[in-house]
Amino acid sequence: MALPAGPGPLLLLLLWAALDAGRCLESGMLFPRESPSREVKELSGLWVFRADKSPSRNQGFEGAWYKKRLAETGPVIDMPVPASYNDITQDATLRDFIGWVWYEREVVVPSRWVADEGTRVVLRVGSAHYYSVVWVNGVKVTEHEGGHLPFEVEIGTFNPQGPGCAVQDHHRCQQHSESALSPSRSNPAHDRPHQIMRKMSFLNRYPDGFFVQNIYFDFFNYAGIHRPVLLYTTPKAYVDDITVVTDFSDNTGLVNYKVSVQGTSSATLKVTLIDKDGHCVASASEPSGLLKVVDVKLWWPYLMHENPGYLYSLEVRQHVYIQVRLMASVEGSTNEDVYTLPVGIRTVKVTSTQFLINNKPFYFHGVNKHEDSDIRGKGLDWPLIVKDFNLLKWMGANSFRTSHYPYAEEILQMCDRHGIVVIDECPGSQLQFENASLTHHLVVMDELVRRDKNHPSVVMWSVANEPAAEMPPAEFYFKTLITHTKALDPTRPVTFITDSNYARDKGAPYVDVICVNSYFSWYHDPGHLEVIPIQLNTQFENWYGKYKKPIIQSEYGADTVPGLHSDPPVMFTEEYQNAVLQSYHSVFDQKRKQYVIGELIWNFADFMTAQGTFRVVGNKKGVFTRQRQPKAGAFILKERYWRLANETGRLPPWFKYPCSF
Ligand code: BDP
Repeated sequence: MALPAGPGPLLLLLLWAALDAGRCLESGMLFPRESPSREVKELSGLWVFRADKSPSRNQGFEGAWYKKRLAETGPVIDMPVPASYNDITQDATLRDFIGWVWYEREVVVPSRWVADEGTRVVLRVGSAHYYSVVWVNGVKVTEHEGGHLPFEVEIGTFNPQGPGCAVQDHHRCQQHSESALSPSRSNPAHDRPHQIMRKMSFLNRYPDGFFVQNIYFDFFNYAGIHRPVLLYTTPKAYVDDITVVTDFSDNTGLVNYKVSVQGTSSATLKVTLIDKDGHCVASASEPSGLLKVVDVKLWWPYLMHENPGYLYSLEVRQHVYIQVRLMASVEGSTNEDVYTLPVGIRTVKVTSTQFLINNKPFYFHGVNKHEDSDIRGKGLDWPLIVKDFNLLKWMGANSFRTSHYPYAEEILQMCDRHGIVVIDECPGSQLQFENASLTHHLVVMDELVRRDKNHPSVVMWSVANEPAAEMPPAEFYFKTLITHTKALDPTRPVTFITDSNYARDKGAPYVDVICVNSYFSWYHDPGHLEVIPIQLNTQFENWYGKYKKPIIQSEYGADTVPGLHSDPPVMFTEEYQNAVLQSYHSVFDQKRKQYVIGELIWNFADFMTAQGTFRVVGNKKGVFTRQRQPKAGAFILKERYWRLANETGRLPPWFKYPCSF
């Protein structure tokens, strides 16, 4: 690659070196898209389902259920995909089930996919929580550990019987541990949902075989196939991965790209950048290079520009000339693969007091969310996604953090198009930072960066939420994890979310932005609203004073039962939530002129948790209910966020007042 002039492209050269060096995953994870050379078949809908409720939870493996139709092994039920299985039936034992569940789906595969030797057929699972094993026609094709991120496998060669191939997806939702008789937090892998405690029935306290799962995070551990399962095709020689890094200089946009191809060593490429009107604005024919865009339209966040979320399309066409020997003659044909990637051109930088997007100060006024709703749990649901985006835009939110795990790619695509800025969080909430989990944590970061590196909306990586950092390896763990993430992607800042001075001191030296959660007048000094100004001010001064890095208030809030009122305010009433928000806001207003660069309410909406004495049918810190109706706090935020947006002075007049969405 020729060395282009200017600082941006030089940075990129380093990125690719770093990508090559730092990356352990062998293939790309491009989102499956239809194109003239690719077909997609979605397997959403009703699947056949059976939970293995045997005492050992192992009957399915022992009886080789994958060798027959699931209905032949015992009683089965209908199960929608995508959805968590927990809230679909009236059965409390399925809601709280720990162990293996089996999903099965019979698929009619188009005969041309089977007949055409030049076609690859790939099975892709958007997310299945927590551990998955997949068989096709009784043959095991892959396994994957961890929810929230996709995995895929080429299945063409496992399809000898042609059309009518049966796909069984069998996944276990949680780690089953035979030996865990006593509590211990030595989880062998990152995000492995903790440990099963088998409780003895001595003293007549527990029934025979009783066991529970201990989790340390504050959301219901929904399980099942949470995101779409797809079959898609590519030619045998195909575009496997694309990496883009963007920059601009004056009016010229710079798109550094790298394409990797599999299945051939002799492909010719045509790379074309196309604007929204369908005009080609730049092109190239090398596997990596720099595209220059005259009069560039930058990607801007929502409320920072009258035309936010501008996306170009990067079309990659790959041709291979194939020779086929037919009896005495030799014939040739062209194999073409086409993949189109949406590209937003923007930059992100951090100074000691500011977060800059396209060199302009960006203040995060947004929310923390969960993938969570009635009945479908964590299952991807388009009506819910669109409703949530309408609510975000209604309240003037310009950003959210994917607390506490990566959200569906479909959601990030909405963020790209609407200009909603994202802090992308790795699964890993309330983890014990021990060496035992580090290896898997690094792999999960690899998977996350591989999946989300090209989204313009993703402006920062969060490697963990509120890790327990008391153990000696914590500092080594932080350093390794953050250094690894920066090597994977030197173009985005990295943070972790903390609520303790101890964890901050172990991790803050390595991060670009400090993110702090605090619940003054709630978990600390409950009921005493008057402590908020002094405690919040002290928090900010101490943390900035020590590290001189910009700070985001990454969580604050109060549980609020909708319709509960009290004046003067009492905890759990709508008035109390309002008062907490307003007290925090007055401190933010002083500090945002200095080094506070954002505020993210906990939480956008009420969400389900495990049952416990601290939770009344879930966590109620939402400013919307779980059904997405506003509490009084939503109107406080709406007033504030629109005021903050209008202060930037960059909005056109018609944006000055909240529009209806
Ligand atoms: C924070 C956690 C979040 C919890 C929240 C709360 O990061 O997961 O839901 O507390 O207790 O510390 O509401």
